[in-house]
Amino acid sequence: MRSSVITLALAAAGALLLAACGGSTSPYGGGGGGGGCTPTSTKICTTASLQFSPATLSVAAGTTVTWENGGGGAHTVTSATGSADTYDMALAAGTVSHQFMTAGTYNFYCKNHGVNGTPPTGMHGTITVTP
Ligand SMILES: [Cu+2]
Repeated sequence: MRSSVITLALAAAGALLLAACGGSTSPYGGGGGGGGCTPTSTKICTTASLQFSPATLSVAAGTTVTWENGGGGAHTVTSATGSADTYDMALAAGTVSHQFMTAGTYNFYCKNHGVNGTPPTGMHGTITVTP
């Protein structure tokens, strides 16, 4: 009986700690679902499970896409081999962005949690730019 009370108390404390660090700029924020970062039609979040969410995004040419650190520690947003646009942006916290001017398919990955390639693997994603 006593041990179950302690377990409940620990669970409650853990929930409070999770709630306290839900800020979008915290490298420890979020719990699988993206924490303080909510994806939009032009924004991709990183997650605590080391993924980009969503992993695929379709935008019109000329759109600026933003990536926000929603958890999982420090990331990068890096163009994969063969991508028509090249960029390599550190995303330890906050946001980074890139404007896609030309229609096409743009693979990107995180240098910390993914592997470059055609296509990349691990923590990666694809931007489809439509005319
Ligand atoms: Cu990463």
